[in-house]
Amino acid sequence: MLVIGELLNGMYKQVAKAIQAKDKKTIQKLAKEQLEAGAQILDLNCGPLSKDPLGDMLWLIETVEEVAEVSLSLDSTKSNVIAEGLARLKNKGIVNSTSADEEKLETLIPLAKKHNASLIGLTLDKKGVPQDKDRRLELAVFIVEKCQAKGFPLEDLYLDPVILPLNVAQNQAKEVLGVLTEFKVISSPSPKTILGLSNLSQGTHRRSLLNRTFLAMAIYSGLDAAILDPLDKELMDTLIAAEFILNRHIYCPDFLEAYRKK
Ligand code: THG
Repeated sequence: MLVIGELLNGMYKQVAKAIQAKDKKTIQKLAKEQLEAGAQILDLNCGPLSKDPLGDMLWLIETVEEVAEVSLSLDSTKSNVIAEGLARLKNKGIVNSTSADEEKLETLIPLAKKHNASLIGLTLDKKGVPQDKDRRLELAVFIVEKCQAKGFPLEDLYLDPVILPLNVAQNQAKEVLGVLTEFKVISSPSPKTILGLSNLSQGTHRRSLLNRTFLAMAIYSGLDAAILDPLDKELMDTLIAAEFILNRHIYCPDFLEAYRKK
């Protein structure tokens, strides 16, 4: 499974401060720690308080690329931030993200294609996140059809059904698990699937327990990638164990160590 580290996000106060102060050390340390803990890609998000989202994103890219050869996921709702960011990346990037809105798709699909980047498609539109599985599926089909029409390679498309915090939408977690399986039959090749895992537990107690329990269920339901906190050791252990149980790694008594060495 593709692990995308979530920690370089201005939602974290420490990161917001580091971005504001242009404190390279803090950012580079978090980048290296996440990679050592098993992240294969790092998500970059300037956070809601950034006064200069474009400048901050370009600074984050440069700061991380100074210390790591890594693919970066550009997490921004602003198309110009994505466009300028993609043009600077040294390695294959990820556009995080487009919604299922026509205008967004018209801009972001060609942009991702031009830069040979992957694309995350959120199954939400101007009305927000759907309340049920069927509407998520409808929006997913719309995104896939747009990609096909524009010649965007489906291997590079990740559909995100958007998981909401349990304390505001407890009935949605099960809907999301169900739709992960259904996304797979939309097209051939199947679109890939992704979640921003930590959304689930925002504002709840026992966050790590909830995150890792849901992750195991989502992996069984067909999750291909997750944006998560790789420094949460129990979460990473659960991820490895879930894949091991599903026969995705060769049997080995020391399966955690074996996975981490590879
Ligand atoms: N899908 C996609 N991208 C995403 C999300 C998604 N990007 C953003 C987000 N959701 C995933 N990343 C995070 C990062 C941090 C948190 C949750 C999701 C988080 N932060 C603490 C909080 O809000 O409680 C910060 C508090 C602190 O300062 O410690 O939980 O769904 N495609």
